[in-house]
Amino acid sequence: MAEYIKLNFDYLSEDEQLKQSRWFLETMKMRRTVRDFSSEPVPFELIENAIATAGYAPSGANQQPWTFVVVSDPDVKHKIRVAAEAEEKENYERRMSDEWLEALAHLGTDWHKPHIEAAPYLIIPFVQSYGLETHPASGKQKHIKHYYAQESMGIAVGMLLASLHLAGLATLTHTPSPMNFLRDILNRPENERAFVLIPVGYPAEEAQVPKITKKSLNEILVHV
Ligand code: IYR
Repeated sequence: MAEYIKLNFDYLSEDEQLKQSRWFLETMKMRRTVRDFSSEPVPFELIENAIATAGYAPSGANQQPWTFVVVSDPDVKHKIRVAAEAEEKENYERRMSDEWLEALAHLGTDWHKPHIEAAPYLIIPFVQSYGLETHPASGKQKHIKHYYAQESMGIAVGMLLASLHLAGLATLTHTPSPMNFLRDILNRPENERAFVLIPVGYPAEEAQVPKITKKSLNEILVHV
């Protein structure tokens, strides 16, 4: 049965609305995917706050089908790098089509992933394709169907990336494929699948990024 409470909502003046919306646009325009990280430490609260923010994302049936694993242990980062590079070497040298490699060429990526060890933190959001509930009496595990888990996770990761960017940190959305090794290395349960691997930290002093452009508003907005 649904139970309701009064909505807590900030009604802003039009000036305030425009100011905040423009500020957010200008700030997010500056977000870039970074591949050169410094190992300078990052306050852990920034990581906690970003994950807490992601936890406020809307989700199918409010099932919140996510777990965010944070890795700072150098040995674990090393294991992840070795496993990711093994998969990526196979991808770049054998599994990816010429068409795919061509689409990526302007980014200048390859199978080497030093950022996995350089960045002070890795955040690995795991999506729970279904829920697992243990029956208290029998100890039997029951599968709970999750709705729109992928879409929910995508929204949560967007909020996570925005929070980290606003906190003055650089991120990389890395998808070594397949990512099963992350569940094994991080001992996650069978219902969880790594969604993306996100190194987080400050950019290296001389960090470079590919010269790319974004589509203009005209190209992405259709007003009916
Ligand atoms: N996962 C590989 C390849 C790669 C794929 C896409 I799609 C990108 O936008 C970037 C890279 C890698 O991380 O290098």
